[in-house]
Amino acid sequence: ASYYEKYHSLNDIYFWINQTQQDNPNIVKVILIGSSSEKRPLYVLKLSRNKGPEKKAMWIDCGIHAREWISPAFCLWFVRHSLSFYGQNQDITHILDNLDVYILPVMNPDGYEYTWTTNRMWRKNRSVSKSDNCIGADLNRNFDANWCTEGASDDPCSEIYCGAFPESEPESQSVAHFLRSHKDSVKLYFSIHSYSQMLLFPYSCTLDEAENHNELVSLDMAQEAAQKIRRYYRNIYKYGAGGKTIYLAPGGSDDWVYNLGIKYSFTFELQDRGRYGFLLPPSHITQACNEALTALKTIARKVIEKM
Ligand code: 0X9
Ligand code: ZN
Repeated sequence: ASYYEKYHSLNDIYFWINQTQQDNPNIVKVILIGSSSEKRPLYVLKLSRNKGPEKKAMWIDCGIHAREWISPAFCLWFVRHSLSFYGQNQDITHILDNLDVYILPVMNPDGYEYTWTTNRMWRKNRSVSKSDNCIGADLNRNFDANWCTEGASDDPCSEIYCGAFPESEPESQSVAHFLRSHKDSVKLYFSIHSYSQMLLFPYSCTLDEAENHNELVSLDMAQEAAQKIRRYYRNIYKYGAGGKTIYLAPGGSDDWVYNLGIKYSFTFELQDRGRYGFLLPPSHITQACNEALTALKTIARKVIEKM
């Protein structure tokens, strides 16, 4: 199996980030956007095909939840695909000709490291709250979108603990800060999770429909993406607004980004549907990543058309 068909430790991923930049100095920039609560760096890769005026951009983050190992694997997969197939594959060429791409391979490095060393099923970050002996907040409940209402918990021991206040966690704060300062250029947002095979869009923090709901579901976007996965990979993905498709879950990055004005905002839940769950074997990485790549490309193409 190649490097990209395996899971990698956090140190390996840091090494890979550095190596990828050094091997592709004209295309790849590494941006330090902040650090985790245990002071690990949060690096974003910026892929930019040509200089000249700033282009519009797309953002992809992976590894919000520590145990969802297929997610960082997808971010690495996407970067490899972009660097290897630009000029050969039509879809990725079209994307990189029209958009700069920001990729955050591991939003929750402390939690990810912890799943490698201590507890494979850890979800949250590793921040220490003052009052309690429980550790960690759920970074996908810590953004400022109906923060800590139904679907999140104010109990620090809960798996869906929302944190002390919106953006209380350095990881979510760093991402929010970066996106706030790039909100005019970033047109398209993806957050990669597992598992359950779903293509979700706002809202998850309320059952209300997003203002462009019909555009997001339509044949153009989520629906077409799911159909392509079905056609090419014979695998079923559900799609829809998060709140109605899975559950109410406030404080998520996708809803916050949407309210910031980035109207094409998606959360992908990759393979599988529960057989292996978070423990998806490495032999499934190729198909899981190709499915997500197909969906991402389908949606990106539509957004570029509308720009
Ligand atoms: O609950 C979540 O944060 C995500 N599911 S997961 O099993 N990966 O934890 C779904 C996120 C959907 N979007 C929002 N809740 N905003
Ligand atoms: Zn998740």
